[in-house]
Amino acid sequence: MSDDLRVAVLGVGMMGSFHASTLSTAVKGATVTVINDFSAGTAAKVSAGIPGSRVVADPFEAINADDVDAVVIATPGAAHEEQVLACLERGIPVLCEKPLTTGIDTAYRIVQREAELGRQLIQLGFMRRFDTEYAELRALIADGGLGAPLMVHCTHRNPDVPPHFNSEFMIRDSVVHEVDVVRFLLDTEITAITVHKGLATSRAPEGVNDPMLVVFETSTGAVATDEIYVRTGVAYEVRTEVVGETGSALIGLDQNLVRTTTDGRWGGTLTPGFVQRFGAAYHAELQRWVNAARNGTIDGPGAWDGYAAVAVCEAGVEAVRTGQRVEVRMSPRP
Ligand code: ISE
Repeated sequence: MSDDLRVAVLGVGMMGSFHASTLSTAVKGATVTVINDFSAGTAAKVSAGIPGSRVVADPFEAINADDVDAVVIATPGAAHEEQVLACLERGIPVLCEKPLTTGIDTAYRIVQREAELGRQLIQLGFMRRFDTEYAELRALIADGGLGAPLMVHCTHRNPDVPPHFNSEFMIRDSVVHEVDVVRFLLDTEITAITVHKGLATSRAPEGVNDPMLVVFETSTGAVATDEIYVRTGVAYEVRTEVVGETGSALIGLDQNLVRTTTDGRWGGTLTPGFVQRFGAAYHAELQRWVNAARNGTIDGPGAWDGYAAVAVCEAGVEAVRTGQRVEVRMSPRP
């Protein structure tokens, strides 16, 4: 349709191509007009599957193209700073996959630049906020249904990951989700982090601490734990339990579980990957972003949430390196 939001997707690896395809087949009110990737072959292949899209080789040309109203950034993290800033300079909404940038100072500069413009244009791709269970859990806590939240216990397990997932990458790429979840659920900042390295699985490469137990302290005094284990060899398992003064609530027990009774046993299947577990959340995230972007704004986690996540993960990486409890350093919110 002619009044559709015209979207450029930068970076069409696994996540970007999934977003491009969801935008063009399942989201209402959006047309993917431009595809960009550092690999010309990948861009051409993805664009061939998205009717009405064309390939633009230079990401900044894509951001500034006449047929682009908004941008999805799914390029490697090191490219985000310049690409997000270019979107801000053009004054168009952007949905940026994590991380906002790869350093605390650059992330804060983006927060400041957006504040100077006086408009929220940057949304971060923390899709769990759009998952119905996470949203319901947050509402339950906010309505006082559990009393004051005292503790959060998170489990984050992946069946397998590529070899470059070392202990630090596990913090930046995987634990970052629980950083955002804890902030989102408790509506508070994380102030300190400790990482316990225990015994590694025999599937982990030499020197990689998989699994790890991460402990977050928050500004209310509530404590959160996160078991991060990315080579279980089993399935994609993401669970979160919040314990409050008057009760507790647990989510992530595979709501789509098909219960089977075969061979005298009872059981079901687990989701194999994050696309299956969070597919509906990605769809909701994109639909709400498109609706908001058509009005020139965002509807979801913003630049400040991206900055806070970078700051906590930086502290987490230092905690992995030093084995010490590390306090999170954050500048004031502009
Ligand atoms: C990946 O980047 C994701 O976002 C997945 O949700 C997460 O489970 C995985 O550990 C990350 O590497």
